[in-house]
Amino acid sequence: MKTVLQAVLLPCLLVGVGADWTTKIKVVRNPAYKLDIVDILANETMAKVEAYLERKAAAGKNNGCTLDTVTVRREWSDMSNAEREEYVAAVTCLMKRPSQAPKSKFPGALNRFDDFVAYHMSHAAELHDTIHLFPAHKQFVWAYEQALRNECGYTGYQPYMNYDRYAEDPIHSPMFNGNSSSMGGNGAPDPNYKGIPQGGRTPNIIKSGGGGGCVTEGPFKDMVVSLGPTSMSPIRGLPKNPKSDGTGSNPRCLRRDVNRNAALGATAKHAYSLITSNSDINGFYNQILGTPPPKNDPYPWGIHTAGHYIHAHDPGADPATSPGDPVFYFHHGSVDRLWWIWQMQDPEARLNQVPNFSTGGGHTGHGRRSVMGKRQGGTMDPNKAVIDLEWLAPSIPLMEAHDQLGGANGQFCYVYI
Ligand SMILES: *[C@@H]1O[C@H](CO)[C@@H](O)[C@H](O)[C@H]1NC(C)=O
Ligand SMILES: *[C@@H]1O[C@H](CO)[C@@H](O)[C@H](O)[C@H]1NC(C)=O
Ligand SMILES: *[C@@H]1O[C@H](CO)[C@@H](O)[C@H](O)[C@H]1NC(C)=O
Ligand SMILES: [Cu+2]
Repeated sequence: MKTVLQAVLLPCLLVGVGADWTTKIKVVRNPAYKLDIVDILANETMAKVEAYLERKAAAGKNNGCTLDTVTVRREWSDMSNAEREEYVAAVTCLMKRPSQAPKSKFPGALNRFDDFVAYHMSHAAELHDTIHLFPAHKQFVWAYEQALRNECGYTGYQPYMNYDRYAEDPIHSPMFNGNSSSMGGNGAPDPNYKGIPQGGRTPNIIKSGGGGGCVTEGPFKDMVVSLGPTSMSPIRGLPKNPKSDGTGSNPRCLRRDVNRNAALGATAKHAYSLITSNSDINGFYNQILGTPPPKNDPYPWGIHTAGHYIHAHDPGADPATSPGDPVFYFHHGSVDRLWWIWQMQDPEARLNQVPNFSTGGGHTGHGRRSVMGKRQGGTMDPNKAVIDLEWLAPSIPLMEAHDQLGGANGQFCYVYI
């Protein structure tokens, strides 16, 4: 039987313990980087995350997802060099495993890594329509993380890239310095590479950062890029794919322009404004895509565009085959993180908000024209929509991918720290 003292103290202690998420989730920070304003906001948001999970658990709706079971996606620099190398090894392993995509449709899919590119290029319109952009990429990155773990023995989770850490000097950053624990180096200088045109913005080009040629340093210097380019690529003069839709085999090097001009459009200032100045998903959606372009900003790309072109260009700049540069998953992990932090400011109101309006005419973020869905999906009933990644993952209802803390029967259960 409880004593009076226990009856009074126990609930207090339980609440006290429950309110400190840091006893359940290991926080690892690289001391070389000061927390930026978004990191601090995210840290403060964890109390809301905890309260949200407790309410869901109390209602029996958490599908087993609790702070004790969540997995943790970490920022690249917060991982140890050994962890980074383990990740890199898993990615190169995926590039050696046999493809499972339909061979007749994708003769250019040479391995399991390419299967993700094959899916993305052949479903670009659905993946990027207004209602799918965030949730479908959540499922896509999750499926990739699963493949790394289940098919290549990776024991960690998908890292993300906090652009702010690297924006001033991306070439010498832990992401791109070209050493064994980086995601590979910059491309060799290519004077013909001018940058990425940005029709409708001022300036109207993300100027070359000085690279543009083949990556010559680091884990992906010998990587074979095969699928693409497609007609969506903003870059001219690349080796032509034998099939007009880009699905044929076109072995070539990985080309990059690790680009500060792009990165400076995705700093913490941009991300903080994105999260705190939009209470409606439509505003968030438009701002992350940079539509309409922000005024009085020398880097008016929108974070989604900026993040893609940090590591443009072949295949990174082609909206259809962009997952063919492994850095894609860091970027879309980061987009997913920002969406999640935004949702968790007010989960009751924001979790299930679906964009249904776009001032910019849709997903213009990738390049020179509005190629991806002019508000496609805006009239589709999100409650009836699904995300079907075919050879990559089982199909799930779209709205289940709005909740990374228990969605899809608990398939999603992760936080970004
Ligand atoms: C992060 O949150 C924890 C728990 O609320 C708190 O103890 C810690 O001081 C915070 N850290 C920063 C850097 O704000
Ligand atoms: C690679 O770069 C990272 C980040 O700058 C550094 O911590 C690490 O020691 C470097 N590794 C080697 C082998 O030089
Ligand atoms: C669009 O979304 C907003 C915010 O979620 C909602 O208030 C509004 O009713 C929606 N409009 C339509 C036409 O569905
Ligand atoms: Cu995409």
